[in-house]
Amino acid sequence: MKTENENKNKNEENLEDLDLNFDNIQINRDEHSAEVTAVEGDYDAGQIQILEGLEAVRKRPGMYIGSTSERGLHHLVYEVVDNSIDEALAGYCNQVDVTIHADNSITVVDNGRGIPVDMHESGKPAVEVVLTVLHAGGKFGGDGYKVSGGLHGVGVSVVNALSTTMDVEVKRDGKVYAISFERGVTKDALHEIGTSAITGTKVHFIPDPEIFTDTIYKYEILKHRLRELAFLNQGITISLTDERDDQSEVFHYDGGIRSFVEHLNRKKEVINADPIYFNGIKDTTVVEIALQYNESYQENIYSFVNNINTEEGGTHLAGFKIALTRAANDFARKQGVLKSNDDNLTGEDVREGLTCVISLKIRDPQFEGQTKTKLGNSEIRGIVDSIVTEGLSEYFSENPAITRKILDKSIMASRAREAARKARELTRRKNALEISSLPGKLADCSVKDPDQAEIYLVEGDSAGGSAKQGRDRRFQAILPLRGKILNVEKARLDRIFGNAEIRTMITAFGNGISDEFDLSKSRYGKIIIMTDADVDGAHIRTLLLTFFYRYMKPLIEHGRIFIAQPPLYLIRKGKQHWYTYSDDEQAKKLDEVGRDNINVQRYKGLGEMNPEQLWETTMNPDTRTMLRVDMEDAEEADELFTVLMGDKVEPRREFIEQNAKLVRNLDI
Ligand code: 0RA
Repeated sequence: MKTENENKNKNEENLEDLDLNFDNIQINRDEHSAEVTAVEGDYDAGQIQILEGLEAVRKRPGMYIGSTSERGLHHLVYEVVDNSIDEALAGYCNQVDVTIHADNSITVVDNGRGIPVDMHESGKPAVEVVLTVLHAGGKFGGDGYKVSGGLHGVGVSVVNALSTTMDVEVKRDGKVYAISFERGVTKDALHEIGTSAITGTKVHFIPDPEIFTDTIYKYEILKHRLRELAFLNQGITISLTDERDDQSEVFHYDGGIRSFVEHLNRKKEVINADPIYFNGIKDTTVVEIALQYNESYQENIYSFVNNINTEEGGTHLAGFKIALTRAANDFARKQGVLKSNDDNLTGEDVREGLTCVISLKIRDPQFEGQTKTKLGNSEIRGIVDSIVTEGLSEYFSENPAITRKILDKSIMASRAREAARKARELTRRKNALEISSLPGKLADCSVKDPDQAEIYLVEGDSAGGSAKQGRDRRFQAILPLRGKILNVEKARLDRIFGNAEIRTMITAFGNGISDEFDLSKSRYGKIIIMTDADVDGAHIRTLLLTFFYRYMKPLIEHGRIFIAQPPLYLIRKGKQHWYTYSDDEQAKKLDEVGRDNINVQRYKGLGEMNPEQLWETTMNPDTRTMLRVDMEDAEEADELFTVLMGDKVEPRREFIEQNAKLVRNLDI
């Protein structure tokens, strides 16, 4: 940014050149170069600098706001709001109102001090400088805690440059001032339009369709960030109004980040009803932490520095983690929850089920990392460590009962971790031992070529018996599954590996699981789920699919999982018989066959079919129909599984009823 400093000096030397003549200035629009040619007469270096700056922004908008798609479009709003939040951080603003207008333009109103309007040394009102010069905002604002200095933190002038129109009103010193711009160029110089007893700033802008691929604002996206800002800045009121469909919400949280963790845990069963909260100030660094454990096994830590989400973590997060692990172990030893020869709890153990928000306000944040969201300031690690250590040990000693619950959970996590390690080793060893270690219940096939071999997972022992007798033992293996398998979404690894049916499947398939999954080790090319055509059958099928999805995803990705389609009805008439596979098909067939002298059998389960019938209807490759489980969009599927296999019962029921959505018809 060398050029910027040079230009600043030029700017100062040309204080007298207030008379601007745009016609005299040519901007070289070629690549990067911002060469300027003065054509006769006076020109104002400050003005040139502004145009150069705006040109650069319009030429390479991505460099300033990250992207010109949806993200960048919404970023414009954040850039303006961040300035209002900075006013709030400085103690002068507690209300920000954001409106999406019918034409997808945006208005942001705040009750801060108002952008200064006094004459700047360049001869222009400060507000015009703030809105037309890159990074000018800081020059006027002093050095408080700034959101607007962070991440992109490019300043409102960038929003101005990327808007077809920007209109700004400032209430300050008892007056109301207005100024307006087109694509960053001043159109109406600052002028008074009235009087006002209050202060504040109103910014209206229309994103430039020449710049943005998409100029439609999404309410939900703005809502997410504005609500987050309201959580992070206790007491501030932020409203969002959408004039396109008349929706409006107000975000205001007296609880601050305590409310934030409650919000994050709103669908979870919590362990400590009131979030643990503490804060501290060291020199100019303000640290706030809220945490609340829930019954899940997930760890959810969000860290922010000056309201910027530090997704890559950094020294503040490291300080927190070290202190939490140490404080938990210290207290567990002191209380005798951990005995002298017990191992220490690991960081992962003590963070199981933890939802936490860490929020820091820092004078001079250093952002590092791939996405510049990793806090680098080394002094922060120790500051956060000591604040957390003090805060937690105080909480632990004042709330021994809740602390005991948290520690019990951590200890369970450590036991589960140990058990999972042992179980993992066990399944690994079993794989290595080949046929001799194959589970006893498995009736294996004789071919060893996985391209030919298939395995039927059959619900129940009696259907398993029929399948064993009815199969073609050359290439069809049968594995009867007893009862319901575990819901893996809700279980820790140790229980998953501890489950006999799951261990059996892992051993039989030969692939291993998770990170160690190896498709080339498949013992069967097709894995066929054969369950009853009722709700229980669908449930078992769902549980199996969840397990495969979570731990053997490549099987689904490579189309190796199938669902057998047993018939629902058998119609007999004289020596003839027909099987039908749905109620529709059954009705059709009965029109066709005629209802006289017929005998109809409805199959309630696979067990009602004899081995020959099972072969003929469901297992014979020449006559059977199967559905291939096909996850075209793994991400969508992941979401589906998370929602549906999670704690809520109702959506799960719906899923089971509509299970066919996951599978696509395939005739084999
Ligand atoms: C520069 C300096 C000061 C405030 C602002 C800019 C400011 C910018 C925006 C943008 C939207 N709302 C805003 N509010 C304030 C400091 C003002 C002072 O020292 O009085």
